[in-house]
Amino acid sequence: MGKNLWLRLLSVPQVAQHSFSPSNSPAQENIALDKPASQSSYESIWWKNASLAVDGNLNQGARAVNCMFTGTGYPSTWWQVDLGREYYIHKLAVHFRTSQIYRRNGVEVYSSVRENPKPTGHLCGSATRFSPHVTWMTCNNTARYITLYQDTNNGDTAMNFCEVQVFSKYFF
Ligand SMILES: [Ca+2]
Repeated sequence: MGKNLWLRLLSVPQVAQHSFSPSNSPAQENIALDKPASQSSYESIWWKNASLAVDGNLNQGARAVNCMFTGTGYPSTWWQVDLGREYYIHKLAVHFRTSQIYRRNGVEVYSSVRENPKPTGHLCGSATRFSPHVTWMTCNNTARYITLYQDTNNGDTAMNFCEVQVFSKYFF
């Protein structure tokens, strides 16, 4: 392999992102996996359940078969996962769909001890159209519910992401 090819491989941005990704250590358990999830709306011709964002499949591909999707005709949308009990939430990762990137712009992520699909609770972070395909946020807050909320009109307010991973312990 030539030197120039190696340099190109090393310059791929995903290399840095993947070094941040959790692996199989028990201390890095994703506490959102297979937990009950709900969302505000659905697109009738493009039905994608809320549970697809906690199914453990991180595929962010074009047809979004492992991704949730809310309806497009609403002033705001939300998605929420119930962790079952309160945890100290350290970090979370939102795996956005790699197409329709504009839809990640304005997505806000909240942690809360009470079920409330509104922009309330503790703001862990928000995304812009420049946020990476896997966007990490730090909560450092005790919560039972994680809510993603969107009322920024990017042509519509629909949210379309493929997985939300939540980690309660420090692992960096
Ligand atoms: Ca998924």
